[in-house]
Amino acid sequence: MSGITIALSKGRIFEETLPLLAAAGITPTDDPEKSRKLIIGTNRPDVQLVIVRASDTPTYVQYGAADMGIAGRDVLIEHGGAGLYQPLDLNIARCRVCVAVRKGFDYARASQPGSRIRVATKYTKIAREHFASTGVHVDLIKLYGSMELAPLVGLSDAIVDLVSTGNTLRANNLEAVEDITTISSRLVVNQAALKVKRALLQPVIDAFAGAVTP
Ligand code: PRT
Ligand code: MG
Repeated sequence: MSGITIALSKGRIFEETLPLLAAAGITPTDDPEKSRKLIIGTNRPDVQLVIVRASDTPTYVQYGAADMGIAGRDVLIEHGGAGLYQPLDLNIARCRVCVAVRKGFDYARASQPGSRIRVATKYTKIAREHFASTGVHVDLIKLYGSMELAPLVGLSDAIVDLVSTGNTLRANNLEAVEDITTISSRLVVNQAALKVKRALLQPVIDAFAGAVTP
């Protein structure tokens, strides 16, 4: 495409990106929650949106299938960031990455340096680096969702997961026992596209920068 392609996931990132797109003069012509279309047009003939899984956004941008995209820092850490220029923290879709356990589980005892615990998570890189830094030996169990279930059925002692309101933990009799890092979403741009299509991309980057709420 001679115009630009922006990769977004539906749900919170799409919704929180709408005001930023508006600031760049971009209005989508379909709602991804209602439409089954994966390629969505906009009011601008030179701008299209592609709807991808949140964890796939960096991959589409890395390979240039999308020129830019918006992805959580959680996803970017796990991806590694190769080939991506990350000019802006957009301060949207904020949350934190936590260690959580069943209420009443003696985490202080289980996490003493040198001890060994079983941790279920989608965020294996974040978890591995965290427990390496605290000196806890960890058996990581990779999951793709619903991490909250794992400690309840004895799959793991702990989980590493995103928490925003804490309602999901509370509803499942779990509690956060350690904060690992805070997360927000970032604009990612394909490095080659930025050179070739700078005339189209830079104004969008600048408009997003001007619309970020601190
Ligand atoms: O849903 P899907 O499996 O397709 O992918 P995803 O869950 O990675 O995508 P999506 O769209 O749900 O999240 C996209 C991005 O939003 C994530 O990569 C984060 O950067 C960011 N974000 C912000 C969150 C949350 N807040 C959040 N609370 N992503 C997920 N959650 C989940 C969390 O995993 C937990 O299950 O919501 C639940 C907890 O929420 P509270 O409010 O009950 O604490
Ligand atoms: Mg989700």
